[in-house]
Amino acid sequence: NAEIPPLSGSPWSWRCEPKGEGLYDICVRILTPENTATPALSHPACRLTCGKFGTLWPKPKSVNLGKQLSYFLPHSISHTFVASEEDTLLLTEAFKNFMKILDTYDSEYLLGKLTWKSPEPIGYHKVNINIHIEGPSKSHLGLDITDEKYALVVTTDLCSQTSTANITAKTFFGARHGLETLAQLIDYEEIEKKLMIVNSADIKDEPAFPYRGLMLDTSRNFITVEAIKRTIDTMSANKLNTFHWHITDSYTFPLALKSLPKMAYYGTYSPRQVYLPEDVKGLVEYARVRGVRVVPELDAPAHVGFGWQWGPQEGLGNLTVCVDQEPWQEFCLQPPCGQLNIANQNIYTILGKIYQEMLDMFGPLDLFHFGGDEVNVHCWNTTEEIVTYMKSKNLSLTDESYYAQWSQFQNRAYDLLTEANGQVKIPGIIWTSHLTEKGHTNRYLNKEKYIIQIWSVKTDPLIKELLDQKYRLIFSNKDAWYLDCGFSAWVGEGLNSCSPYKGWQLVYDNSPKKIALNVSTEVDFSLILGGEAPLWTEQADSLTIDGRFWPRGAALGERLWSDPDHDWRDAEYRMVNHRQRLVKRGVQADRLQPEWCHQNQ
Ligand code: CP6
Repeated sequence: NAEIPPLSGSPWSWRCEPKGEGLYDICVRILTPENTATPALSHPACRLTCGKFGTLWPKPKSVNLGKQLSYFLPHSISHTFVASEEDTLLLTEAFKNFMKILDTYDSEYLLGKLTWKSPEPIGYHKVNINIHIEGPSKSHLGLDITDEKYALVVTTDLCSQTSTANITAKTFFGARHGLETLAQLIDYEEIEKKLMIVNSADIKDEPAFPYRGLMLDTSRNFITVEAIKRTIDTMSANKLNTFHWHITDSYTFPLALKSLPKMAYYGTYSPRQVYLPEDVKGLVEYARVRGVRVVPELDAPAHVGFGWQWGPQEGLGNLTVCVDQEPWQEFCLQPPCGQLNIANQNIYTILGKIYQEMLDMFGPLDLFHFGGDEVNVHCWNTTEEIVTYMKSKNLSLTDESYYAQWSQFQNRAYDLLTEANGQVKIPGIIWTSHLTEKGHTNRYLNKEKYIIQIWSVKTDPLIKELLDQKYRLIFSNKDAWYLDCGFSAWVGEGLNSCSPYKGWQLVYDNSPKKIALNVSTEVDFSLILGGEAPLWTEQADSLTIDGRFWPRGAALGERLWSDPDHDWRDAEYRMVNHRQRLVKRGVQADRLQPEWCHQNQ
């Protein structure tokens, strides 16, 4: 059991007990002299070392934690890096972020920095952090090639009063995860204002899935660069590694393009609600040093509208059709909708330019999202120009005939991206749609080119079909992982997609592996790349995304990193404490329970 120091100058003391055969010990705050238990958070010593996992989140693959702790001051941390030149630069940034986390615990240490000089004051330890990257430098994430594994060993020499943390990894990305885990072996004792680190730990850790994402829609409502950065910070705290940026949709096109300035001119809510190339480049680099890849989406051929209005005045004809037209209910699932005009070949020249600029801003990319969702063939089939075009090519006006056109659109889009990428092929991601329905997928989508992101419910038989046909998959089941409160579903589903609200428990228990095993007995698990929780922003903006994403995104993080066999109940204690950790780091994460419960679970 942890030795709990008495809390001087306070009427409180602590009683810590192991909770029987249970998973964790519990500390109760005692009010003397009445000895009345009152509501309180767990003592920080307990937060760090109680139970097998302390409050580590996501849960590492293998953990051995000692029960002893040491006090230390942030300015007596020293560090060494053994890594390539490029990895050393990345580590330097990651280490700065690690130190910033300690800052958030204690503003008084800054005072300490000025008054305490070496040697450390009695009772405080020196801390050494050594990071060793053993593999060849790999400075960008890639689906098959990036090794995110790490080992973290903490030891303490009581004679020299020194604690040492050694992190070893094959890549920067693994090492960065190790640093994040180390940050969670440090906590702050609020009353005596002391930072503490565990004296011993032996951790070996690696992710269950290579693709662990959040998606943010910046078209329904504009999201500030600052709010996106905050999201990426919190992703990295949860070992999520993919930020899927649904940048454009029918509503706005908030991306400034040098070669096509009219897209943003017509396509933003206001001149300030736009991402400049510098903003994008800055975000991509910000994400990289936090172990996160950015996957941009240009949704097409549906979900386009505002931003594309300038075709006629430039003599290029109508680029889109059905935008903001009545009855939009028939055309698509929400206003203003809109689809690209497949009768107009100029759309391909424009797409090529957009892809080129996106690659310049976001690249190098290892994945690109083509959207491809919710095309309604009735929109095309009720547009005179398109009907005439189909007839001129001797094409029938059946749904299948339009699906074939749509599939050709996807192939051309893929080729345009490849061309813009100097003929280097990267996998495209595409949402499930009519093209991925039974009997369609093999005909319409090449499995080498496309990874399929499933957003249908977890019982959808489609999941088995796609697995049987050997498509690579990303799971985003809307009945568990859609984090939005969107009215997009009013028309399509007769339901608001956040009613009933999806709690972190539902997010946690949604297991891609179990879903696959439920629909199929012989599953090739390597096809399941991972999962992603989308946040559509009809009813969210920069002020509210924190509460939508967190702590539910943390539940997703543990599902995809650790893929535990147990359900949310075994994670609740750590989750409640992890939520507090996120709040301390400045995240407006949603509250999970009354404070009273902290000592009673
Ligand atoms: N926007 C885009 C949306 C949705 C999709 N694509 C959506 C559909 C149904 C629900 C929620 C969101 N708003 N571009 C589907 C992938 Cl319930």
